[in-house]
Amino acid sequence: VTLIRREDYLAPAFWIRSVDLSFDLDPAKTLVTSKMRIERNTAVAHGPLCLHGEELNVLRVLIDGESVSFRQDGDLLLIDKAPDADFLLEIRNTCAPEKNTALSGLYTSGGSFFTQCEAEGFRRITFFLDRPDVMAVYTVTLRADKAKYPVLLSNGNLLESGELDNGRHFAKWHDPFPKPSYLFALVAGDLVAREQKVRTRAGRDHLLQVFVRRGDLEKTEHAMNSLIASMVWDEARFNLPLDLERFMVVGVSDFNMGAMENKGLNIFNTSALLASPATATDADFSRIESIVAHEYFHNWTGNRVTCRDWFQLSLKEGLTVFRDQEFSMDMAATPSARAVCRIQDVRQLRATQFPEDSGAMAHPVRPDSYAEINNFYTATVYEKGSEVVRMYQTLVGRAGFEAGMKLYFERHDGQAVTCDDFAQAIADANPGSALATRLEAFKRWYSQAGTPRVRARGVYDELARTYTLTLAQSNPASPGQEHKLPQVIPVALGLLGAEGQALPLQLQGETEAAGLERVLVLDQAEQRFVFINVAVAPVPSLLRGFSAPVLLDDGLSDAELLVLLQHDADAFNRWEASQRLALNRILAAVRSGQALQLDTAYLEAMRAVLKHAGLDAAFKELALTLPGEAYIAEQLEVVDPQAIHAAVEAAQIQLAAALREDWIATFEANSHTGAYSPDPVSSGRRALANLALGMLVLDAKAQSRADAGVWLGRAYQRFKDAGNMTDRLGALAALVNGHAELAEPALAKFHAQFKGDPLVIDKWFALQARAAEQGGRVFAKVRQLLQHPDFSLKNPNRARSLIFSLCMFNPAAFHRADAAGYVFWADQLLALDAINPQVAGRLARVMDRWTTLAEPYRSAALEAIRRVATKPDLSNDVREIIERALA
Ligand code: DPP
Ligand code: ZN
Repeated sequence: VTLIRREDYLAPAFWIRSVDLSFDLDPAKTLVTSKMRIERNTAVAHGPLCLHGEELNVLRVLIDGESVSFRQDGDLLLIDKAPDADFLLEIRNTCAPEKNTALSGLYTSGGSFFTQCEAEGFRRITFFLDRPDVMAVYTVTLRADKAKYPVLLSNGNLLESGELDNGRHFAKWHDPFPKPSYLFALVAGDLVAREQKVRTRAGRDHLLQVFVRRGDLEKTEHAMNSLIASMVWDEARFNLPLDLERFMVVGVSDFNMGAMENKGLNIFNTSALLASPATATDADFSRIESIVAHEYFHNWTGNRVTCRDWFQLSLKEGLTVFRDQEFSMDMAATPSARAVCRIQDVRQLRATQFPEDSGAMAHPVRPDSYAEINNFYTATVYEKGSEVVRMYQTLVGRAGFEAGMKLYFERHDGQAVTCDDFAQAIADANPGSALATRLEAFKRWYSQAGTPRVRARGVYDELARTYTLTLAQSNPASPGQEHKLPQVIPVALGLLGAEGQALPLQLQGETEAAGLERVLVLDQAEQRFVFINVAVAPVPSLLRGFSAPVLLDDGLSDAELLVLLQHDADAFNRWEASQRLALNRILAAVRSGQALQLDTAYLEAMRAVLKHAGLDAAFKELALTLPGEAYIAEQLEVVDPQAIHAAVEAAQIQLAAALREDWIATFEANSHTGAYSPDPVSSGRRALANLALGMLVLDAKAQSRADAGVWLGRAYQRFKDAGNMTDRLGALAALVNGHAELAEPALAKFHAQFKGDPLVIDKWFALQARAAEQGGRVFAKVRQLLQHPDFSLKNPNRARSLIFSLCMFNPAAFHRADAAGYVFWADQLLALDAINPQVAGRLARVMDRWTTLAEPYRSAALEAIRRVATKPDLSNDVREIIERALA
């Protein structure tokens, strides 16, 4: 594959200032006419005008009305004799939307037209300088059959619409804001809209619309409410109002990503948009709220200020993830619900980004090179990028960060800029801050890949009443990065006495204590911090709220972790202590090869959490849930997925048995939440009830208890009678994960009940593919489901629900001693690559960490990867991932 390098960036030789597009929409052959006002970029040497275009059929090319000679070279169209003065370039071409299974560019789904242009889809619609630093004002005319496509949408404001001959009609749209081509969108189809008029704090009126297929209208209320809440929040927190008269959101069921922030016309995967209590879970409701917010927030962080080039992707994505995470926390309202949000975000980071950062695809938040940019919409760019933005806020404070954002928009509104520009704005708005004085070192977060490790050791001197904390950092080599420099790591901390009391924090050289919590800045390979006037030997609570995306080795004993679990004022670290206690035990069992045996101290601590009157249900559920198998694997040099699974399974069975009475009490206390509302308190109770039910079913099966039938029967009953999808799916999961005999009839009933709702059928596939493996039954079931009439590789959601669920989220079912999981992976990957390279590129990532696998998995994985590599016509997407895996 050919690599594109960040250091090779050159400004474009031409600017496109405005574009007038017209579409004659036809599924088989759509005619596109593009009229572009172009001028030379005088700052760049003369050269041909070189436009991108992929899978297009060019009909004519005119400059200022005269035909002009051009060449085509691969996916480029070159005009050697472009004028020096400004000119009008007119190109006419066709494309074939219904043949477009890659879902990039213009395509059809369910008989309607949709577009997806980020990152490089616009060039599959018409010829253009398809790069984010070329920003143009768009006017778009859509023409189509009126009966089939009554709704015609594009970015911005509607200028006019009307009838044409032959049953056709048209609509003309104008977007006043110059934008890069990746933000262009059009939609044409038989859709209906939920509408809402709103007036912002600034006193302007806007029309909000959510467009979906006819039957789905009642599932759009939550999305609309989320959109309004996002508007209110962005104005209140960052003073950023909506800038268009109209803001439209459209749902589509064939979509590569979650959603897309096209200017004024967001397009959403229906899975990230539609919700009703009967068909969506609490997790869906909360995901929809955060994705609606995310895309809305992009209007400022992404659209008004965009990226100069795709290496800067985290400029908009890291920042916008940070903003949607902050929004969700603010919506959660109570301190405890905020902590739950934070815990969930960190769990996600550890499950996806940490493995990425230590595998074949490890890359910095601002990558240095890529073959296919679609492969870099990653957990590193998004989630680690968000952690980097969070560290700015931690270093300059919340008000300082808001001042930095203000300066960022003052300087760069309407521009395409870089991560350096963002860093500079935050630093310049906070002169003398811990950030500004270390800016160059801080920016290593953008250039160095890998998860830094922080080692912390404290020594208490009873006589001197001092506590000396030594912090050391290191960052192992990543592909192409042998040696790394120290990073700037904010370490939020508190010190606790043995009874849990918070101790005042006074560093050597300070005249008085400064509160009970503070942020130390680690910016050297090793640093010592001496606390004075420390009355008793403290237990350190480090990295509170997960103040930096690092792996922390604090060497704390079980006794110290138990103090934190009981008393830490920081809810995140209380949860972290629960996870560490579990992790230590699971790792010890995996490392020693001995069967896991949970001790009384751990079990009693967990019982205390479960029975605690002052803790929220949501927190209890998170604390009682064992660490994920991917995160456990990250702690090991050699990974045996079956050994990890066996240890986790044993821990679960023992936790289920030892706490049985408490699980029963917990289930009884939380299993009735009344009329459905997705608020944090009732969703926390549902999550805890589902965990308890899962434990009780597992226990009934594992211990062959005399009254086993009681809990199996209750789970089935709850499944049948549930008043909402969260309860129903939770009970179904309990039966399926427990391999109960009632699982099959329940699955059949579920399918029959929801067969008309694709999003629910996705859940049906995913639940079975993610089920706890037992003797290869799950894998065998997945193979069978491939033949199910409802299965299709062409719909990304469906492919993800079955194939990705198994290969990515079910290590014990996937990593098999007989290599059948890897053969399955290679087969499905090759089939998918012929349909949709972007989605296939994601599936290829499953093998990122093959080198750490124990035998026989390692050799078998290598064989499967090599088999894929020998395929001559792989997409660029898959080729890049496979080559990196083999490098
Ligand atoms: N649509 C994707 C997102 O919002 C890419 N921009 O993150
Ligand atoms: Zn985004």
